[in-house]
Amino acid sequence: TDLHTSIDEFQFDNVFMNASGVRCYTKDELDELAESDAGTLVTKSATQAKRLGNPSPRYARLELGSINSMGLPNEGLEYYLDYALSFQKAHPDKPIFLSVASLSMEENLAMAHTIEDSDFNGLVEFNLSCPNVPGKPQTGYDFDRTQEVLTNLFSFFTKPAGVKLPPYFDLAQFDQMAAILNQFPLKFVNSINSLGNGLMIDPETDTALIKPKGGFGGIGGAYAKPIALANVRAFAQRLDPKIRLIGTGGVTNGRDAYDLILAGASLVQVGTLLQEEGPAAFTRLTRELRAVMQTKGYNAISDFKGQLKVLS
Ligand code: RRO
Repeated sequence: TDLHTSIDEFQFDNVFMNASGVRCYTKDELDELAESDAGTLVTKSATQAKRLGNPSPRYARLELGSINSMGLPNEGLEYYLDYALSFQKAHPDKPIFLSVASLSMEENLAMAHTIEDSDFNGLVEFNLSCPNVPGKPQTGYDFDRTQEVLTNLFSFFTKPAGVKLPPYFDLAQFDQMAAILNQFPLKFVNSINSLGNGLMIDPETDTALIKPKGGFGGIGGAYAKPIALANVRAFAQRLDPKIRLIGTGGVTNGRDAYDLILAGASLVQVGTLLQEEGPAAFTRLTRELRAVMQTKGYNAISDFKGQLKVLS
């Protein structure tokens, strides 16, 4: 069985990769991902300048996933762009993703100009969905703002790019967002970022589990799976077929990945599980996805991608 997949002209040997933010903060962590069974990797969402992020504890493991309010800690765009430029020389057959998140329109455009003017030849993921920076609403929940950001961006940006979206919960939101995204030359849409602003309480101490924002944080892991599936499916039904889907959310085994692919995903990102199990998670997921495909008689991702059946 072959787990090969592609986005536009970019080819990947395996559908699995990390979700941005997880084990991709330092060059050592990125190297570990590169040496794992993952098909490729994405860097921690970068801002122009290095950021320390929110106070700790800012991540907690939960029974069915995780809660985080990291607050966009990162080494700054230059660090990740530098890594990506070296990586693309060393691994010409493994296109890398560079994730960018910004705190303002000016910063977003300035970073895009830096990338545009560089020799970067991979894919750029514009993160429109960070839920954890105090006072900064998630761009993806403001449709006019999203339209404005993408209009300004694609007035000059020509490198292959996509967007990372927050989860939506109403079909009208999918209609509106897809109508916006279809106006732009996006190579991919990545759904979903964490379920923003959840809250979990320690029963021993009646205290919120994490410190930032009074305990509010993005929820990932198994809690997110049905929402991720619905978001991938809803966008697959609405986006120009040239725009590929990346499915992120709730992958704990090979069947979860199979389900995201059935819903329409071309690549599958792993967040909470990767945080908890480390890069060996990719070895297990790869084996389990192959086993599901073999049981179904499929040899390739294209045999079942988007082939979800519904009751008539
Ligand atoms: O750094 C974070 O707090 C963070 C980001 Br930028 C994001 O996009 N999603 C998330 O769950 N955490």
